[in-house]
Amino acid sequence: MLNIVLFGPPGAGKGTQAEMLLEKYQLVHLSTGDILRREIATQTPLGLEAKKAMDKGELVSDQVVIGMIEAKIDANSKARGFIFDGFPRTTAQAIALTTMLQKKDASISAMLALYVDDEELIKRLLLRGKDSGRADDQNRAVIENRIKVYNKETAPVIDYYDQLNKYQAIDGVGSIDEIFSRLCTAIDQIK
Ligand code: B4P
Repeated sequence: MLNIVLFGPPGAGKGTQAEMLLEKYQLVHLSTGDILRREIATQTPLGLEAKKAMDKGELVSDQVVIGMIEAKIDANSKARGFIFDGFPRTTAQAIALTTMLQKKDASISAMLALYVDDEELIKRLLLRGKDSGRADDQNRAVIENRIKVYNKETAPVIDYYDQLNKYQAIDGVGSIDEIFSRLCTAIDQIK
């Protein structure tokens, strides 16, 4: 199995690149952000709870997102592999993911971390906010809080994968095609 964690701050290009990678490598795309937004759109109890955190730029609870991902992995038992986009976002989520994959005799092949400076992140997200309708992309203070939460709660996940020798830094500034090519080069080396 080829299991990739696509990592980076909000607006780094995870969702954008995941869409292209899943086609090239025939992987199943698991985006916790997309799953949560679907829950919000259909107004499930989980979605209504998650919306409160997401609108403020905070993380949804580990328990909720870990349960969601486990259900999706189980539902795709024949997958050739997964692209985890926006998950894990805390070290507790990373440890839970290792356990889930171990049950399937699998593991993370690589954690590819996209690096983009804060001003570029804010610019991209405000631009998307103009037509995406996403509440968390429309307010500079909320975007800045998402970056702060990333630095405090999510960035330590890098150490977890670094200790497992799975971490690789990727320059996330440039054209979408240039970044895609950098990611493919990294993946082709680990296959
Ligand atoms: P996500 O949906 O994961 O959203 P994101 O971090 O904003 O990144 P996304 O993948 O959507 O954007 P991308 O970089 O592709 O999370 C949203 C919220 O959900 C979180 O704040 C949190 O509340 C909650 N959540 C999700 N997962 C969670 C978890 N595991 N635990 C707890 N809470 C969780 O793209 C951004 C924009 O940049 C796009 O408009 C794109 O077109 C543009 N762009 C991309 N590449 C570019 C490039 N090279 N140049 C210029 N623009 C580019």
